[in-house]
Amino acid sequence: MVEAINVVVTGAAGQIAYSLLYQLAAGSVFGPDQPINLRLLDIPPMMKVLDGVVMELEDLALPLLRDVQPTADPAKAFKDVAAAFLVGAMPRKEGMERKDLLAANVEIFKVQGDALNKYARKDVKVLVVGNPANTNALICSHYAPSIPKENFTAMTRLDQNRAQAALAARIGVQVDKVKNITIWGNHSSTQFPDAAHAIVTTSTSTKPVVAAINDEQWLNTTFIETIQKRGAAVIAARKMSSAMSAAKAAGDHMRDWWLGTKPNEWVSMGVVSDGSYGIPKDIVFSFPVTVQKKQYKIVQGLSISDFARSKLNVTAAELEEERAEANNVLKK
Ligand code: NAX
Repeated sequence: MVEAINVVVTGAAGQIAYSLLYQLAAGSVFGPDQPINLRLLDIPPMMKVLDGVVMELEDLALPLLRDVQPTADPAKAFKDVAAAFLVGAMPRKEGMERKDLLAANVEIFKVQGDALNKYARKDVKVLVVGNPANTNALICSHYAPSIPKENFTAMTRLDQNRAQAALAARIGVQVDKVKNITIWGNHSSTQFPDAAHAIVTTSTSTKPVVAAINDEQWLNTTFIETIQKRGAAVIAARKMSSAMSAAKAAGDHMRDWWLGTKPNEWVSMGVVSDGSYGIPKDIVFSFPVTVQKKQYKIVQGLSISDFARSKLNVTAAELEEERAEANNVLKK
């Protein structure tokens, strides 16, 4: 009998969680043999909504889902968790400056980092989805010094999935035929979706995506901008931000971290920079990674063109600015 693991989802009454919880309960993230106990954290005014989510979880009638606990208390939510999806965050309201948004979120992720530090398992795997995801992950890790920094990651998998879909559509192949796209940097409009090392596999050949597309101008302009602005395009059309695709990406990220990446394939994750590729240390930066035995490694040795270097510099500078702003808030 496999013992159930505790998994926390914050922002559990929100729209991303609504799609994510089904995937967790169905076994598509931690595997079909791993039972889970869900800890659902949201803020006090959302407890009634959360009761409805709990009823629906019961009504899924899924055997892997064991105990479900809704709560507004981080001490209860983070108790002995093996995996944490930090989805809840303060949304940007009209007229709010980026700085104000960062300030509100620094407070939330400080509290949650502290709760992880006190109550979670020391090998907990933390995925931050709530924006600004990279800097929130950095703050969270800072307030959880008893947990290794490597255990804190930020989600850029949605950007990777968007890029993969866009390239496959352009080439005219099924989406899973394209792999090894890299998202570098911040989950923001400065991110750099990079197809330079991506490959496309057909029944007869494997070739670089760059050769299959054969249009450098498109790759260096339209492609990059489309991915950078895809979130805004979804909001403009749906009047709400990406949720189904964001939840799927969160599941993909955690599944690959938990169960490992496929041979010869890498995925992108925001991780604490170790200085690879000349990126400043101690910012949460999205890198290409492979995962084995629940440990990720940054893929080394990829060639970086001058064009790519200029893009990496822009997104790294933005993350350094966010870190400085977050530190200012914390000093007050
Ligand atoms: P919703 O507004 O639907 O849900 C957020 C939930 O978080 C709400 O129920 C709210 O009460 C709760 N919450 C707020 N503060 C909390 C706290 N201190 N503790 C626990 N819960 C708290 O937003 P949703 O669409 O689910 O998006 C959630 C976050 O994901 C947002 O920050 C959003 O910007 C971010 N996203 C990140 C993406 C990424 O790729 N990294 C993509 C999708 C999404 O935009």
